[in-house]
Amino acid sequence: MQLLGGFLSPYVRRTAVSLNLTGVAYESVKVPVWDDPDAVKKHNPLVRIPTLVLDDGDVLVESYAILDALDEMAGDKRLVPASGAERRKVMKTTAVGAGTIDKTIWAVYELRFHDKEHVSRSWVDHNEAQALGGFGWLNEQAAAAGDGWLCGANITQADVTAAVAYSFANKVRPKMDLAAKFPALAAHNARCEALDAFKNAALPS
Ligand SMILES: N[C@@H](CCC(=O)N[C@@H](CS)C(=O)NCC(=O)O)C(=O)O
Repeated sequence: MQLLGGFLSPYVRRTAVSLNLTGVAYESVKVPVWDDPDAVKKHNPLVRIPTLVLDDGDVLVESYAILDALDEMAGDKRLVPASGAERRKVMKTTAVGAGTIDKTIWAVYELRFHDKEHVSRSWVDHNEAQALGGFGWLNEQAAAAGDGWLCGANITQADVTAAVAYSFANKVRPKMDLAAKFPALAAHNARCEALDAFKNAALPS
């Protein structure tokens, strides 16, 4: 299968890390979605990355739907528990992580796609405040987990998405000063980024 999209995209990166953790083989095809939208459009009507092209030609779009299908393929290596309270906790924590990604990106897009005089500072601040709210809550979960994973004994999608969100925000909005504000989450991030699954889908420098 082919994973379309570069690892600067946190949605692509959480998918790649999940593929690495579950041991599902894939080829990374780093199509530049902004510069070559047609390369994505022929597979995905939304022209968004990640897009996962399966070996049988079927195509999966949107990271949450791709990750859901991946869990089905992964069997006992799945990253979201199949049911019950454990599943709810992982889903909620993952949702907060994904929400911080959305909010960080919306702030970045506002700054990127408007001339300086047309940037809405209040919209940037609004989105960053929501991202910081999410990171604050994740920091509490990381502090409660100590040296462990966010949702129990094993690494889950909650850890993947939280760590990818943190690394991305740290890179694109260093002014958010995450390490100083959220030390437990910073330590959790360092543990995740030290794993081969993360290193093999490294954030571009
Ligand atoms: N909800 C989507 C978000 C995907 C997304 O926004 N990807 C960005 C890259 S980070 C993209 O493809 N942007 C191109 C565009 O919107 O034109 C997901 O979870 O996969």
